[in-house]
Amino acid sequence: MKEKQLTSDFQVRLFTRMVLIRTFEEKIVALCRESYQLPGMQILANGQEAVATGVVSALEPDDIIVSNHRSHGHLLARGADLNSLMAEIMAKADGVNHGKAGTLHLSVPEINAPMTSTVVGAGPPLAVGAAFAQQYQALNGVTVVFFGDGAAAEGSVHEAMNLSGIWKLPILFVCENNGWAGAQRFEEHSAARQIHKRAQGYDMPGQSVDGNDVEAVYHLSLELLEHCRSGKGPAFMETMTYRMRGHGEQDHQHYVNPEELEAWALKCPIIRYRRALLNAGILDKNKIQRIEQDAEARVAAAVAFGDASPYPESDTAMTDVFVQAFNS
Ligand SMILES: Cc1ncc(C[n+]2csc(CCOP(=O)(O)OP(=O)(O)O)c2C)c(N)n1
Ligand SMILES: [Mg+2]
Repeated sequence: MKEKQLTSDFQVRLFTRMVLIRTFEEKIVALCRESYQLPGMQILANGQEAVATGVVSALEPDDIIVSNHRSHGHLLARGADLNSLMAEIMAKADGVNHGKAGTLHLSVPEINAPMTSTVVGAGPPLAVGAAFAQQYQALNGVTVVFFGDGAAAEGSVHEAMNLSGIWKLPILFVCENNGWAGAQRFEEHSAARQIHKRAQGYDMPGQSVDGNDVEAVYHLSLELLEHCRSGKGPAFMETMTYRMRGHGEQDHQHYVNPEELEAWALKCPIIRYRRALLNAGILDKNKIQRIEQDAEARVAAAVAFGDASPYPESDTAMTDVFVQAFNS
């Protein structure tokens, strides 16, 4: 059971986790800038670390997460091994998927993150399948699915919400409203100004939260997960946040108003939380430095691990691709 009253140890863990995610992804930025051979489009969640950290920290071990193209933070928050994650992003043989997934299709079953899908809106229907299995087999867990504001307009997401509402499935829909879908502003692609209000149409509670406030995200996650766990069916959370970098690392955000970016930079979830923990006397500058240095060291070790790993042999191309069919 997760605590509602946060201990200072837990608060430091929330902070440490966000710093690790930011450091990991900033390393990827640096590798891209050095024209390092990172295959695939690098899609990062700089500025959205509080969503991944707040939601995932409220989960129990049996819970499942289904992620999307902006997945690194979700997986790191869930405890993915840094070395094999970085090696996979480099498409190396020692990667978590032996180099077959790359950055966009990561799957880490050992942390109950069976899949990420870069097909926009494809995660929620698959999460419905996972939640149905949990309900059908009377398992304990809840399935949490992360998707964007753009995905929220896809028919597949509405169908997933409808079906989970009908069947009262244990699923938490987490919409990361980061203001953009590619180069389209939220206001240009969504008729609904408050996406969470759609939840009512599918007979589930829907709430929004400041997605740059890690503790607020954690508390609302606990509340909505409790609803899902108690057999009352699905719930919907809209996290209001901002995509601080381009859609992918090739995108230089020429269409973004710099003043808007500057305003959101002031709301950085890590800077805000660092300030709060300093003011509360929970962290001091030395402790923060140690946390940052530790993250740097772990990420540097992950890059070294990925560098040392070979590319996969061509004769492994078809291994681990198909599941064994029933009765075969
Ligand atoms: C079905 C489909 N259509 C289009 C794309 C191209 N695409 C990838 S991400 C993206 C924007 C998604 O926006 P949003 O759901 O808000 O997520 P964000 O990128 O902001 O995290 C688009 C259009 C895709 N991958 N899949
Ligand atoms: Mg978006």
